[in-house]
Amino acid sequence: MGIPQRLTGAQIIVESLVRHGVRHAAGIPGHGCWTLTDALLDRADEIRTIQVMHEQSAVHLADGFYRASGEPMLAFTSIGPGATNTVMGMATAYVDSTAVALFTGSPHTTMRGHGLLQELERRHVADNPRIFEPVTKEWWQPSRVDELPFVVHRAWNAMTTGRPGPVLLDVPMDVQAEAAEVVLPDPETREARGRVRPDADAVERAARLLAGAKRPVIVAGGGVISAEATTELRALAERLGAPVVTTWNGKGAIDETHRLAGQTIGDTGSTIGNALASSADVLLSVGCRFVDWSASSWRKGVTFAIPPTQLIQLEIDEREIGKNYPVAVPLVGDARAGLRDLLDALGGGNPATDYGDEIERLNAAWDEQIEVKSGSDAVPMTMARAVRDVQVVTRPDAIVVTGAGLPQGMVKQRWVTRQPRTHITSGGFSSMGFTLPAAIGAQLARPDAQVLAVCGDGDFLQTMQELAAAAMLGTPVCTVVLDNSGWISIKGGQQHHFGRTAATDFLRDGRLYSPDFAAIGRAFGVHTESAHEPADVRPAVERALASGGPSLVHLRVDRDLAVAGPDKTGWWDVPVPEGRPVHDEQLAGRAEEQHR
Ligand SMILES: Cc1ncc(C[n+]2csc(CCOP(=O)(O)OP(=O)(O)O)c2C)c(N)n1
Repeated sequence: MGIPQRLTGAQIIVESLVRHGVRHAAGIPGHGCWTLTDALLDRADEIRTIQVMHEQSAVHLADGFYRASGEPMLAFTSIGPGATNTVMGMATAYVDSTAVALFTGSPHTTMRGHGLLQELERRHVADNPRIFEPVTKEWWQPSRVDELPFVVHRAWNAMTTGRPGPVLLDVPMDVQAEAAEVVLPDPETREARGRVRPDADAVERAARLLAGAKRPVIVAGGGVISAEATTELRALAERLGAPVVTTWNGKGAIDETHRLAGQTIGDTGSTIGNALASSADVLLSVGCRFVDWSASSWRKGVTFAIPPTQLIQLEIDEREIGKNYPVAVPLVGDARAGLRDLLDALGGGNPATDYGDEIERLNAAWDEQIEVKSGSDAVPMTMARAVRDVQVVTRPDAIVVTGAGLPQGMVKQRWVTRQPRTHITSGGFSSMGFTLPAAIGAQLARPDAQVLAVCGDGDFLQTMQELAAAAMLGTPVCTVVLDNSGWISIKGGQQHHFGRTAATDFLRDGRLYSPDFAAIGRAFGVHTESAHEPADVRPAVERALASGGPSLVHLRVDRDLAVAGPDKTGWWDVPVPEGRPVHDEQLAGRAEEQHR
């Protein structure tokens, strides 16, 4: 047993965070969390308090920190508007299964329901947390200060075990301020150590199926990366001679220059990924959900054909098993433990596959295809060329962060990811505004890494105020704004599906409009570069990275829909009214979808 201490509620939280190894807390103070920020001041040697300019960014920052390091940190807000500002950040973290601890201030327990400043109370007293119900793994609203040691270790357990997810601590102001004699638990005695192993019989069956497969393919999702299972994944791929294809969040599960890398899958995936995954005889999926975007809206034969492909699904969350495709062998368990078990069950031996040089040929054809846009010297430059040239001057372990729109798909399709946790994207929620704050979080987690926030003008304009956070922190994040004067991914979809476009160009007096991004960078006091021709991109990014501080590189890119975005390689089903160009094609494709 530890020694009893007299601590306020906020001190209990802060001391517990220190014990859990938390080193950063990001947010905006207000009267709803005064006691917390005051308690953080006493432990400033252990936990650095970081100011952001919008609470959504605090959560994205913590999310980016977790994705880059596997370690959670704290996001905090005051009561009311500060708290509700975080909902989208929490949704992003929840959909992508990342661990974020959010603290929000809540009305005094003695005044709940009386209409306190910034209280939501017309349907239920102190009702803020119910807004968060669909976007948190678990939430607490303690009523007594002596509950808090328990609440914090429960929150840590919920957030980091099994399928990770964000948690909410909504702490009444009086509970933060009151003191009690408490014993803080040693986290070691409360954390769920160890990894869940799949059923041994199922592992044997899966291994037999894989050993006899002629065209095995491994689909790696974000679960491979969060479970730190990339070494085992590569070993299994090599043992089987099986190519590895990746989802959005799975990018980084295998070095994309490895001979067995089958690249990305889905609508803006690669031709190689879709060709391999759709022609597999046995598919092993690891930590992936088979969402529409990576499964081409489940249209048979585009990304997957299950059946006849037999699916072995290794997944920590049993709820995901069999959700989108029938399963030949379910493996409920941790990705690393499950892959190790499969390796053991397979034993030594050589691959029995008959791929020959097929993977090499598919890769070569894909390289040739993407070269058309990525190698273009045209001015205005293609976004593909810009992304390639940004990467050329970065180190192989540089972290790239994306949020939404064409840059997100372009980076998925064309950035060559070499290591886990170096491709960070809001894959499941595709959140505009994620990129810059998440990149600041990633940079805090990996101070020595080059971190590039690659965003569209629309994405950047949602959270560009965080250049102030980067400037104050001195984090050397390099923000690359790919400026095409509009929400051009949406425009492209409108043109394709509807034959005309609406409300997607940025116009002023009928002429294309972009704010002066270089002036914005300078106004925030960060190193700023502008480049509008392909030849100028590399030197601009080099100078920005060499500046040693936060920087902004403004790149003007082509908005012609024929070349603006990533190549369409799969299928995506969005409802289109009768009479529109692709209506009949949509109906025909829909008839082949398998989501029942
Ligand atoms: C918060 C949010 N609002 C709306 C959307 C829908 N949406 C997806 S991409 C996109 C446009 C992105 O524009 P930009 O960042 O400029 O990139 P572009 O596609 O123009 O290159 C929009 C509006 C979204 N994903 N997130």
